[in-house]
Amino acid sequence: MKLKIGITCYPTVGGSGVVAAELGKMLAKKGHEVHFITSSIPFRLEKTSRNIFFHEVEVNQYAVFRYPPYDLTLASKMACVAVREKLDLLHVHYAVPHAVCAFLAKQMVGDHLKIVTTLHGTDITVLGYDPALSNMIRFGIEQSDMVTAVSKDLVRQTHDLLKTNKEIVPVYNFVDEDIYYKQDTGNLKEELNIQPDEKVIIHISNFRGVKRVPDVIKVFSKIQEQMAAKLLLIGEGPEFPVVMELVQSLGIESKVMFLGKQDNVADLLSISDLVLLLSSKESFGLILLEAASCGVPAIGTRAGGIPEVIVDGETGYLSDVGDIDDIAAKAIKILQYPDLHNRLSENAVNRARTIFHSQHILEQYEAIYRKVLDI
Ligand code: GMT
Repeated sequence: MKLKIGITCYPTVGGSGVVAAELGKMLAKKGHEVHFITSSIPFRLEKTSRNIFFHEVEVNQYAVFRYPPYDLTLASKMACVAVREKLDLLHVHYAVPHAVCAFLAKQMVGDHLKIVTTLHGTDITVLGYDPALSNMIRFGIEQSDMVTAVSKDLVRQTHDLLKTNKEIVPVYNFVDEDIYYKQDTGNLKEELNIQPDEKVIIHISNFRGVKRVPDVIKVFSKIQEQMAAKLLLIGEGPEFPVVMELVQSLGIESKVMFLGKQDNVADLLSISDLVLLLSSKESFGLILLEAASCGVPAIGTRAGGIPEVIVDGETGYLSDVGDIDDIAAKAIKILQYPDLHNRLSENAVNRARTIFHSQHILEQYEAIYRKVLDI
């Protein structure tokens, strides 16, 4: 049965925005009608199909308001779109404020409008610790008809932290296999001034403190003492100045390339030999799956959902947060032994194409929609 689905996410926020947009595109491809209700067009929604609609949440600034009322405007827009377009359900990404807004919309529209909430991590692992917000997050979760989380670890953390008995179903993230595969990148390496014998290590993040980008630099500094190598840093964020300074103080400026925000990371991953994600908190780590899908082995930390994405010794390696020596030793091993590299790379692609296959994940979401709608 074809459904009418409203999707709300933070359109510009990293992985969660990407996953919400990709899910919308896949649902539309399967014939469902998808209505994005967001503050701007989600940044991966460029390939629109005729089943995808976009409803912009425009927040007016009135002199009486000290802060623009985004949450109320969103709730009102959700209710308005739900009635006009006869939506079956709202699938919201992030409990706060989106699940709470969806609850308000449901109160306005009626109980037939169902709410599916997907937790991505930051709302739990960061905001969940804020006593001013935790009751509100729990409320948003408990008022949802069904709740999913992007890893088993996030399910566990949500239960532990918010002390809720609400059933939360783990549904892993996925990538578009037509974009994320090992591409023929022509002379991209040459264009980036990377020598044929240089190993390429890549890190992609929003440079927040939890991503521990200085650890990436410290690890790379040890790698480049042993072999010719370049580090590609993709993204921008608050830790950027600290990272720049560290690179300078270690004297490795000529080997570290700051490429800023990039839309197309599949080609950069395709020239990479190793991806590093050394976060202290990470509910999933979408970049690890994007890398795996392109055949890039990974080293990640034993934090949050990372051990569900990297299988230690099979698709890459796991290390404890901050254990620079261990991470560097494992990285050097992967980069030095081509047989090991090939094995990890093949396993990574296989895992990305099975457990995390987009069609498999899409079916899980569709089953959840049917369950809440009782069809
Ligand atoms: O990591 C961030 O700062 C961005 C955030 C987001 O909303 O995209 O990422 C969270 O959701 C991603 C998609 O589900 C996950 O891959 C990230 O692991 C998660 N980030 C954290 O848990 C810190």
